Amino acid sequence: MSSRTLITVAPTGAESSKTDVPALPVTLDELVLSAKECESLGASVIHVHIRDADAQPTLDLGRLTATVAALRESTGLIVQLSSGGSVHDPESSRLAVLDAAPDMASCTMGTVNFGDDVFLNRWEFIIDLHTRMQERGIVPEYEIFDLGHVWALQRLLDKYGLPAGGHVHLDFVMGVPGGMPGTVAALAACEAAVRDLPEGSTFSATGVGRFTLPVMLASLASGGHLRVGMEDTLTYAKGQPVESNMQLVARAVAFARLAQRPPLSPAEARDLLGIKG
Ligand code: KMH
Ligand code: ZN
Repeated sequence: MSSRTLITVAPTGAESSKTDVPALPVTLDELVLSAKECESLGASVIHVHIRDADAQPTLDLGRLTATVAALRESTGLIVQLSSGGSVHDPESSRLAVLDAAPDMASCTMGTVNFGDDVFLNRWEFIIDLHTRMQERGIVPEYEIFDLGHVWALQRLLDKYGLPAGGHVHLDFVMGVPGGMPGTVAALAACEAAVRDLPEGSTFSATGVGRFTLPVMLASLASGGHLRVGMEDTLTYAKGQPVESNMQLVARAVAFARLAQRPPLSPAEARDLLGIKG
């Protein structure tokens, strides 16, 4: 079991609207401010989705490049761009995210029903993402929405080799309607499947909505790391909307400390994940 905790903040996502969730960071200034505060609390990675001038999800390359630069200038956080985007983004735009040269990018390991939509991740597309990241030295975070996605990752690594940096890191996204539930049993099954991956592989977990707390506690108890943020969680407690990403990061840090697994610094997280520079 790791003695420390990697804490990723996912502040925005692509699913919530600014009108419905006024606290959501959607401008570059809001994102950078949120990132700085989350870093000071103990986050070491930021999983980034951006918005356009109308606060709608976008994969505009100019905006993504400016976002990577601004986060690097103002924070020491590891910048992980979402290659998942929204369920409406075409594969070409999702691949072009890598042109913004982030430290990391997400790589979802299979297609999943996503509420009333479909989050499409064809095998050939996954191979494209994985191999392009290898070529460019971008470290993937493999997003796992269902148990079979871990097995797909094993197949990918067997056929196409280790990711850039040599370390394999997964993120279990639990509780999406259409994916696996956010239960201790589901997390235990995924954790067991990770043992068949290359030695030293690590995982984070995040529970969507009401699964936030059970998944956080189960992940800490099973040696996993944490992802928190308003991409996944909009209610802090029953009837209490989340006020900010900082509130969620502060709670995760408090739980990690109680579990005697304090947060990793960004520099330590870079070492763990095999990120250079
Ligand atoms: N917005 C979801 C459709 C990722 O960032 O890679 C996909 C997602 C996963 O959030
Ligand atoms: Zn995402």
